[in-house]
Amino acid sequence: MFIDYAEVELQSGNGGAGAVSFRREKFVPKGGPDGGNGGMGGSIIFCVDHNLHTLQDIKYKRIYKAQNGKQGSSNRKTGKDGEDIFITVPLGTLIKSAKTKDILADLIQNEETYTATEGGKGGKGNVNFKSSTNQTPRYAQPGLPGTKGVFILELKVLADVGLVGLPNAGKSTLLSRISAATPKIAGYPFTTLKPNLGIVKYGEFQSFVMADIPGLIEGASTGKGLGLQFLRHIERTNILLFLIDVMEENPEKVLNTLKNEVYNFNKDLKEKKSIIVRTKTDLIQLSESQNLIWNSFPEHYYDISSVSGSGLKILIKAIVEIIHGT
Ligand SMILES: Nc1nc2c(ncn2[C@@H]2O[C@H](COP(=O)(O)OP(=O)(O)OP(=O)(O)O)[C@@H](O)[C@H]2O)c(=O)[nH]1
Ligand SMILES: [Mg+2]
Repeated sequence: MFIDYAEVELQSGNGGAGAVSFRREKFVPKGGPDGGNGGMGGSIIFCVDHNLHTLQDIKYKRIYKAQNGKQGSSNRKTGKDGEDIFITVPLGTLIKSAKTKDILADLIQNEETYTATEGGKGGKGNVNFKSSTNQTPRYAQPGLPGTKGVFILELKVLADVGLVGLPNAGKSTLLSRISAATPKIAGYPFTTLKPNLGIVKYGEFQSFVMADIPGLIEGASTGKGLGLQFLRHIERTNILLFLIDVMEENPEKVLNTLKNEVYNFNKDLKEKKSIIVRTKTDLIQLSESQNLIWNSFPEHYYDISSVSGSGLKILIKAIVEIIHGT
């Protein structure tokens, strides 16, 4: 399941109270103050783990409460801090305040953290309040309370590569062929209803993430079909792949439609690198007239067949070269 939204309630720990205490030693009738400080309450911290790809684990645990700090004690001993809670989230998680809907953090680097609710500070023990006028302070500070809040987590898929194409162009089939993802595939439009992610492995240990989104149709950027709500998933990919079915009667028009919809949605996407891919080339023998149409196609494209496997390695190589900037 692809979960891209979760809401959590967080409560950080209270600070521990400072201690009021006096030294007791043999032959020292009036020892000075020695009450230590309270410990700090535990904080709740979001932390990116690039191995995660959904907010699923978080969905099932809605309330998190961090430990309180312990009280200070005699002998200037500071109380133990409450333990922090780290909530791991996938790359590309946006953290918003549920109340104001303001974006508080946009976590886009592995191991990046955001402290959502900080633990309360511990109170100072009476050892801190000794002065020339007050040798025996009989008070200490209480700890400060922790904070509470409701947060919305939103995952904008951080895929390296986004697949863009009309319904039926062969997007899901390509993803299933070059990654372990198992998206639904069928010969009718709008088979894909939600984005699918797949990890494409290459070389010995390297990989990139590919996002398959529902097909776009003309008007998608203004809300037609299914495309619009998912276009945001490709907003942050490095590369867009425009997939065009080899059997299209007017592939140039199809490319223009796809580009229009994507760039209408967000004009900054124009700056992204893109690759044009002609799909289903195993069907090409069926129609020679199709070749004539493609001869006048204005841009360079890669040929693939997800059925025969031809062209897939070359396409992956081209993608990797762009990712590594070579
Ligand atoms: N012959 C042939 N058929 C293909 C190839 N790739 C996909 N198909 C077929 O084309 C149809 C559509 O494939 P999908 O991968 O579901 O297309 P899609 O672009 O994901 O479609 P939506 O999810 O509706 O946007 C299916 O019947 C596939 O079997 C190919 O390389 N060769
Ligand atoms: Mg699909």
